[in-house]
Amino acid sequence: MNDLSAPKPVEPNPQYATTADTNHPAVGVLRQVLAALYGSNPQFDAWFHTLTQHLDLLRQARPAALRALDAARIQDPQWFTHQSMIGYCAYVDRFAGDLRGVHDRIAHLESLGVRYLHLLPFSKPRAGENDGGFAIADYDAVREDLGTMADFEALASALRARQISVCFDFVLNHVADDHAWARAAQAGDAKAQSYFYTFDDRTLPDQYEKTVGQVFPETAPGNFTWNAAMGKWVWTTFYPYQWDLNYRNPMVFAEIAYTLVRLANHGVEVFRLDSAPFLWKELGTTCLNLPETHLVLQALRAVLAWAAPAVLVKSEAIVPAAQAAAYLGASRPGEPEKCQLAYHGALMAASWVACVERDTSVLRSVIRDTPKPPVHSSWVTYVRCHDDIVWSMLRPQIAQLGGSYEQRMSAVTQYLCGNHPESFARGIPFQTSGNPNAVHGTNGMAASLLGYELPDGHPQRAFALQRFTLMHALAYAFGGMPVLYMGDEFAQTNDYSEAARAATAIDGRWLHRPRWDGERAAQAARPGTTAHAACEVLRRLGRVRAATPAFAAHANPAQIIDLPDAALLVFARGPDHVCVFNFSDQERVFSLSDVGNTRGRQVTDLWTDRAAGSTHMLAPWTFAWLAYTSA
Ligand code: OTU
Repeated sequence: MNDLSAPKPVEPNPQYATTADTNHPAVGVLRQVLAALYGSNPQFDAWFHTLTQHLDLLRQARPAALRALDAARIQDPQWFTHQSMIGYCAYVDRFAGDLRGVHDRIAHLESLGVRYLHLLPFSKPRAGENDGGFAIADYDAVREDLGTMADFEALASALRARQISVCFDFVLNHVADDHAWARAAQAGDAKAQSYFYTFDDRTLPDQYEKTVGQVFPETAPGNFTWNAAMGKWVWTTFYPYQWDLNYRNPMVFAEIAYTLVRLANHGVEVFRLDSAPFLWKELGTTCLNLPETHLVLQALRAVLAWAAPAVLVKSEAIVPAAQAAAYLGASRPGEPEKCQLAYHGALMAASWVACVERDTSVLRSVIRDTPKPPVHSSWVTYVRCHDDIVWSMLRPQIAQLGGSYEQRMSAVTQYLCGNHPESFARGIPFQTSGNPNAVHGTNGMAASLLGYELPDGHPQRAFALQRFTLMHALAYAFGGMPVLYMGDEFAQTNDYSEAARAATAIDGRWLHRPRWDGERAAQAARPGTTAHAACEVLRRLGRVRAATPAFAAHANPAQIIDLPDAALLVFARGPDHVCVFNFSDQERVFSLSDVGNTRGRQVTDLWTDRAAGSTHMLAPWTFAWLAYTSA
């Protein structure tokens, strides 16, 4: 059994005994952070020496074009917070067939103003079930049918030439059970076993289970899996074939750090750090967001700051706003930096609640609880992604507002799943084991959740485009980099194909992972079609945003303005910009002087490009981006 209280001994590797340039300040930071994690190990100094020697070799191997990028980014560390930054997220195969196919989609991305492309995992996955690529068999190989590392390098540089930064999904919490480390562990290699959390019997697992939650309670209950080959239990937070890495072992940290820099040298500009909150485990805790998890991220950030300084890290922490913010930058001056980017999942989830309830109180509370991102960092905002909408992120808000989380959220999720006579949504519950009152996650494409599946003539069908626009307008104006989800630009609905039906029987999230719909994409060029309307909305949102410096991620964070009308969400972005969103089926009128200073100023709605009078009317499910300028 692993000794969980002490780090494993380390083995310096004499192969890398060269002299490294270790005077860089980031190396000092790295040492400080790693000493906090592993310093009690008597071999720490030797281990750290080997680590930096090896990293230095990788640093020296960095291609010239990427070194040039490093230099440019060091000059402009705020580049990704610019109001023109818009992201797009896609599966390589579903979007474009393979890595080479992505080249043919660049013009489409440009037409949406996209400057950041998050490709879901395309590394060589486990054979068989692989959680949509999130079970990695080999970090250094590309899934065979998608191409090769050379194809990725060519794509990354073609994208860079068009000012699109590629984001690589780095699955660092776990590897697949057929990754070389897990295979060696199963063959009885004790060193390989120490890369994982293994247990001879249920004593410790049972104790951990008392405080650790469940991500897939229905399809992968529990957090431990019996492995007969090893004769041990192994920690598996997600599916049984995804083995959690043991970051208490400094060798694991070193391997992951090397992998990170190797991948960076292929042209990755941003790493999405998948499942970041789960990296460290401690008995008696939820094993989420632990201080040591943050130390691991600070160390990885320092590794990149030294070896590949152009490269950003983005935390995938689907946790409440306050906890998600802790992954950004440095919380205190002088503290080592964490990620430059973090998902604002709570904002996304709360915007769905507002849609259902026609009440923005949860959304307002999330925004109030959102700390200002530290300098040189930014939120990622979004409407939908490849995962379910995770509701637990809103627990603190519902608690603050009073009332039962289960009751309120079960009403919301029932509505989103069409179990309400007036519901416009066609989602499907995730991981609730058929219990209609259980609250976990909700699946569905944005379009299906917003009313696009309703028959023509249904009163709510007429509002689908407005709701689609409203939800995206919030993600575009809040303050962060908005990331679009492939298919949403064409208002693609749920995938009801035979193949999807089979896949959703195993994992419901395949409902909203459709293939690029060529027919819809062609329609998008024809005015009057659904796809064209959605695409045009996103293009225009992007253009207006890009022309409005107040909407940059680093500019004035959204400040809630409380109007008594619960259906209205109002926030200011600095002294001259106010965003108003009408989350209701009725038109709403408000006075401009109630939301901003109108004295001697003219007000224009940047979205409609019309001057506003002293009162402003918002049609159902519409919004205004108001700019106050001196008359
Ligand atoms: C991430 O997600 C990925 O985005 C999922 O696609 C993977 O299945 C998972 O990791 C394992 O690699 O908890 O904070 O509720 O939101 O699994 C990390 C479903 C996660 C996802 C959840 C998630």
